[in-house]
Amino acid sequence: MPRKIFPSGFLWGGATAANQCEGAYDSDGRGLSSVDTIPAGPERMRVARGELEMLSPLPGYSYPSHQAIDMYHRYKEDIALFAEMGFKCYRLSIAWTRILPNGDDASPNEAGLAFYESLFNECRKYGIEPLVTIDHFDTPIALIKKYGGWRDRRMIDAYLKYCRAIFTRYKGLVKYWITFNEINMLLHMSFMGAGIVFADGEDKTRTKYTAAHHELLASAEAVRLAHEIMPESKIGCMLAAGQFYPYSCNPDDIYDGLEKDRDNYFFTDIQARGAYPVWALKRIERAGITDLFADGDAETLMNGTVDFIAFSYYCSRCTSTDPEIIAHHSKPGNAVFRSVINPYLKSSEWGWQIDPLGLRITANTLYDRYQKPLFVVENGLGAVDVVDSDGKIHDAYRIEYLRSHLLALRDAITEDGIPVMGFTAWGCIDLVSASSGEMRKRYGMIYVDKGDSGQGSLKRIRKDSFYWYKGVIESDGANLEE
Ligand code: BGP
Repeated sequence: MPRKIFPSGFLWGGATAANQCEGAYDSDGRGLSSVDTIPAGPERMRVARGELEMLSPLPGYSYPSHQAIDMYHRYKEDIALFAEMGFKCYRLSIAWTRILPNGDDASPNEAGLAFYESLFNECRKYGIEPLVTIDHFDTPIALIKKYGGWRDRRMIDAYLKYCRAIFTRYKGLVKYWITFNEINMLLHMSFMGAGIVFADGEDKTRTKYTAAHHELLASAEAVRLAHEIMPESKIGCMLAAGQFYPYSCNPDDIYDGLEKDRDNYFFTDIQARGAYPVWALKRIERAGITDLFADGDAETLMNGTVDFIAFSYYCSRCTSTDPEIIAHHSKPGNAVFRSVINPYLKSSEWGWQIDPLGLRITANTLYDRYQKPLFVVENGLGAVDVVDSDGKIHDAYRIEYLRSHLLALRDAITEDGIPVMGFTAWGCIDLVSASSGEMRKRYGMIYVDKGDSGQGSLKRIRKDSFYWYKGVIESDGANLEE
């Protein structure tokens, strides 16, 4: 029997986000962004959700992302390591405020533009295709102060100004783009996803759906603009995916799972199909929002459908309507998605349940829904790594996680026929965690000597998973079953 392998031209690689790896948060004219003011520690979730206002870094709080892994100064070394692993693709994000420090400046900051130009050239030198997220949890603080974040329609023009600057400059250097990272996160972490801080008594549902509408319009306009400026470009949407499984076959649980999945599909349905689904319009109506659509909005959405569906997948989710199950089997209150614990699955140290088959299920569901090529742009295991006495990092647990997920993805491609453009492992180099703000939650195949209190030499060390992933890429996945 010939071994099943991934298709030729598959975009193997890794993924990072500017605010989680670059550091240098105030260098070379960079303006302050939402992610710079969300501290690590106990207040993080409240700030990320928009329940506690912090619009500047404050004394007494810790911000590991301000230095992060200093990729701003070390990207050449890091990209050389990616090339050594055989990457065909590197997903990264541009920091909006390196380009437009106030979010909507009349002219872009040349130092910021030059930085990414050099980074993209470095990728090209090794034949690595950049995949660029335009907005990865990144709202300029100046715009939050001016407009209150994405609740205001004027954010669309600011975003498009930023898009025009980067599309014009990087035309020919970048072919693959993503408009917003995990756009559905806006409903759960409204400050992180949309720069929104809720006022006391504010109608949160109304604000969230209004902000969502604005981001969806911005995404559609960006697709149109990208195709106009760079006719060769491919531009996708991106959702935090992971199917909701009903805890039981009680129809109430099934329906609850359907509704919770719709919280996520709300965004991709519109980005992929160009119009609000009927149930989404009913949600808007029930929320009492009557003034969402301005003249021309429906056409804008219809004319800006995406070329591909990118998604992150870490785990599936589980839901129940039974008060007993909810009371005794729920994940901790600070979990991003409200989910009950699936008794069939094991969990990571951070309580994320490990479900490789869930990736195949999710890929099938997304393709059934949209019939557009998929791109797995985040997947991986956050774990504590230890440098052994031999100076190495033996991360067999990470290899096992990735191996099982890649096998499931391979089956989705070879057995189910789903078109998948590529796979970029999240945090291919250790970086700051988005949900916890910690360094100790590591995803990388490259270890970075940096701890939560800022200690460490920033030295890069290849983990066991580095050599393993290199072998996966070299063999197009043929070695996964070894
Ligand atoms: C996604 C984000 C990433 C990333 C990843 C892992 O939600 O797009 O930015 O951080 O999850 O999550 P965490 O860092 O919270 O472990």
